[in-house]
Amino acid sequence: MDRTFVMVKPDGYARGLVGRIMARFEEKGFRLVDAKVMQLSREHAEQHYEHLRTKVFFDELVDFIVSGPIFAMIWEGKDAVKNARALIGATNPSDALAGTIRGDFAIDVASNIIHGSDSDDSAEREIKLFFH
Ligand code: RTP
Repeated sequence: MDRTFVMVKPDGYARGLVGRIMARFEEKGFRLVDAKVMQLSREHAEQHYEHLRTKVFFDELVDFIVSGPIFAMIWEGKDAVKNARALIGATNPSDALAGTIRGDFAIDVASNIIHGSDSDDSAEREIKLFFH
């Protein structure tokens, strides 16, 4: 069965959205494999966002992701990466459709409340980074 990594970012955690977000994954048909609250170190955050190191917003992104607790999850289900990204919605909440998590709960790309792996390779890498 396919697995994906999903993280509620510090803004989503601080706003008390973890329960509602988990409910959406369960309603969709995903099965929860593992989950935990974590405070990321700078080093961990930089490793997670390694592919964005050259972007102008990289430092701001790392500052944000270490600014408070995150909630890390592994979800299992058919086409897990694709189905999770469909639930999550477009990266920029301005483009995210109503009914998606970002469409319903976020308004700004810099604080878009949730992350989901974008490929099977990323899912494997991120599950290792957060859960092993
Ligand atoms: P994520 O990794 O968080 O699921 O997001 P994504 O694949 O949809 O987008 P990605 O390109 O990997 O970007 C990672 C996160 O960087 C933030 N971002 N900020 N200030 C900006 O212009 C900007 N652009 C992207 C977003 O929070 C995005 O989720």
